[in-house]
Amino acid sequence: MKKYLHIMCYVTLGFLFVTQTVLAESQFQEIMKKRGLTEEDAIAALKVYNPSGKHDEYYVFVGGGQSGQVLVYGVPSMRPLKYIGVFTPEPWQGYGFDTDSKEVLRQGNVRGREINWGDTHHPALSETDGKYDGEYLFINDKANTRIAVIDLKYFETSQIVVNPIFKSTHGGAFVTPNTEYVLDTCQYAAPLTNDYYPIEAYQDVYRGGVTFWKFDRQKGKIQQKESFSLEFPPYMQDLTDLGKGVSEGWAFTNSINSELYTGGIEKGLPPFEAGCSRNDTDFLHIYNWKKLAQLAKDDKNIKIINGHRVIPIDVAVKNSALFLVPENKSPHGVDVSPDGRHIIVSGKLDTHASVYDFNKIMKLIQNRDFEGKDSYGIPILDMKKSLYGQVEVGLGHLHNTFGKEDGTIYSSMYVDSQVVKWNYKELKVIDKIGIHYNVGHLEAMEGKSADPQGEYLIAINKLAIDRFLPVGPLHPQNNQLIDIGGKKMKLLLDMPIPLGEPHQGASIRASKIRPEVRFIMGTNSRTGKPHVGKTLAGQEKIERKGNHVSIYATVVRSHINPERVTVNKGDHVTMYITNVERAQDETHGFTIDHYNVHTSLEPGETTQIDFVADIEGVFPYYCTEFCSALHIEMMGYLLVKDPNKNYEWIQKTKMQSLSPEELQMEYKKIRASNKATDEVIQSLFFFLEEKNYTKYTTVKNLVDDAKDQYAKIDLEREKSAKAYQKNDINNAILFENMIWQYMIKTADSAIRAKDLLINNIATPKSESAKKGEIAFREGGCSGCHVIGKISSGPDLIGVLKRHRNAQQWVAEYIKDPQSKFNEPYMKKLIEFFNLKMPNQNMSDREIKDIIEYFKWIDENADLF
Ligand code: RUQ
Ligand code: CUA
Repeated sequence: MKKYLHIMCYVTLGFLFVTQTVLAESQFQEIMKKRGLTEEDAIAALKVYNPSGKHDEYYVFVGGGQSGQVLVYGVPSMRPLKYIGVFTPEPWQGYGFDTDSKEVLRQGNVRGREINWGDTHHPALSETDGKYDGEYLFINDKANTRIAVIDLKYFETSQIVVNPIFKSTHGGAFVTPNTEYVLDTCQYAAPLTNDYYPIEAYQDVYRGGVTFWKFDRQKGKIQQKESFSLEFPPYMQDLTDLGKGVSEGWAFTNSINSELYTGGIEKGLPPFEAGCSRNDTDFLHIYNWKKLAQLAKDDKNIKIINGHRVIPIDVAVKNSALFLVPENKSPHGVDVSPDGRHIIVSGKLDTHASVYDFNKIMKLIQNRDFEGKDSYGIPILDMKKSLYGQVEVGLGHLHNTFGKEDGTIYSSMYVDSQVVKWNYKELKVIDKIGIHYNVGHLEAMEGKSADPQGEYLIAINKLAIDRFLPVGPLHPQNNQLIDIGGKKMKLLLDMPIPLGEPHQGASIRASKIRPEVRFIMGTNSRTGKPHVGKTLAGQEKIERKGNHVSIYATVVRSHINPERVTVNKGDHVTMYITNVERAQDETHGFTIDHYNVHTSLEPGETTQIDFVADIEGVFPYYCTEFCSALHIEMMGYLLVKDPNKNYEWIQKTKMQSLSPEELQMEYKKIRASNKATDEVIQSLFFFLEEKNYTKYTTVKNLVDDAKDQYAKIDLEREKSAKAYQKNDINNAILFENMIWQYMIKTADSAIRAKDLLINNIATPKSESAKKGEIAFREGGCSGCHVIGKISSGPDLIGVLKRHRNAQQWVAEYIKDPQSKFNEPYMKKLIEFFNLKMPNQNMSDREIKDIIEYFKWIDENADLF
């Protein structure tokens, strides 16, 4: 018998499964047809789709190009997560609109000039042993020679440094394998001092070079005093990469102008582009940063330029720390393989990629086997003797990134609009895929670290042309996601980027990033330290010293304390604001109209704004994030008066006031309503305690938040009682109102906690019951029926026990309510609720599912 049952079960289950699959399949076909999708498209969609709440596997950080920001998105879904304000003010985050973040932004002033944009190119993640550790991100600004530090605990910019000697940098940011230094290489050569020299002085005075920014990981800051630069000839250095593994300690930088050409198109001379590509080869610079860092410590090895330590070319040469090797003309990317032995140089104007062998280079250096010297005295190695080999990859080779399997590399072909997969050890091409269009950088997951993950690759394209809906002549950028997990590369998804041209991307496994969700109370997010203006609830105050007014304020759902600030025209106003919330995502914003200030206050954060109250009048201030049901009410007034003026104003409007009896009535009413609400809250708390809510972290967080809100009621009760004693009924009513506000906030979180808890501890719903719940909600049933409560219709717990043959009865009733209206029990109900259930036109399938849902409710009746 048992066995028979078993078989029966399998047969039924199998049948169900088959019907479901067939159903799903026909639905798939229908959607594909309707949307004009091929089977391959549908597979691509399945590979990238994340249902609501599912997280991505990787973070990708891409330079925001001319927006001066960094864009963060997830892979494989390509959903954008954040724009981090870096070199450009970013209003949402208050970046550049509050005093603390302005201090960071203004660190980026160049020679006294405020600069409010940046051309961000290459993000670099901090490394430990050549692998990404998820702590910091660095990004360069090509136009204004700056490097920024982003703390990945907060995803905020915490520092900007300006290059003291270069007038243009491109080859940054690149980090040493343990993030001791962040490298930034000069691009367009210029005098290292800030003086004028005619272009004829190019060979003698103009210089390139590389800056080594010393990074202090503990402090999370670049130490400018301990940083130094190495001088290069004016060959116009381009990109850089650092050795790792066998080549750790060395760095490689290529260049584009071995011709030392200086342009002059306006004088009838050939333009830069012709002059710079006349020679067959340019120079790859090879230098020993570990040795240079030692040399830079000794004053006799350096000269000071603009207060910065610079190692001259001859000192580096004398100490065997700088060499050159020819590379195919006008190259672009240079990339060191994950094990550090191979150095791949992209030949922009040559169809060949060159693979250099670090071991061969070292041997030549050890044997002092040089082909000669350049005009600056730097030893030149023989190109052939340094090469491991060359491979014909295609036209317009710009960048490289590494795959998971040994020897795999992916290269971008700008002119061919292709990504080429090849093997740099076996020197052969494996696969090619077309890109839309003109691809620049490439990023395979962690593909520039010592630990590439393969799986996905992002092609960061230069042109989008026809890929998206047209939005005028300026097209969005296009980042394309490619599946590299299989034998052949497959294009999965396009992502339009609407805010500037990203150059490089840096990706990292999501598990390696551990951001905070709140600040320790009173933190200055830009320094990570307690803010001088930290203010807790109850400590709010306004202080005046001469004409400087300091306001210590707090924000919490849903008020700003203080709510009225009166100052004199011309006063300097400093406002410290603390968000005293602990609840996740309870951010408030703050602005004062017409004063061009704005700040974002994440839970626990304190920020500062400063301004001179130089315009007279009345200026509402308010919270700019929709933080709660009473967000609109979260406001106050800045009143700026001119001390030299007499303001004449006579009160004309009399507020209608209530009679003492009416006041008493209103007071009683609100007290009763508070009592009723409190009972609901107590029952919620009781339920949560009884079901051991502390076992579930997210539930516990919500309950903590609810209790936080509830704890604020005592003080308001006291105030209300005091006012009542003084017979100030009006204010007593307002304080009671405040109690009610806190109760609503408490209930809000507690109800969410209860729902979540129920989901955690209830027996799991069957597929059918799940669908039934959806049908119940979306079909309109929940408009009148609330489970566990009598609302405008009866509670449905136990509905399957109330009738004979109840399942059938309920099914018939949903299908055709009218048919039951004459049953005596129903007559009574209709009378009681003064309502008749309408026919919601449910299908038989939906009715079946709803009954399954009711069964689940009955099983878990004690939870409602
Ligand atoms: S560069 S598109 Cu500025 Cu990175 Cu090669
Ligand atoms: Cu706080 Cu809106």
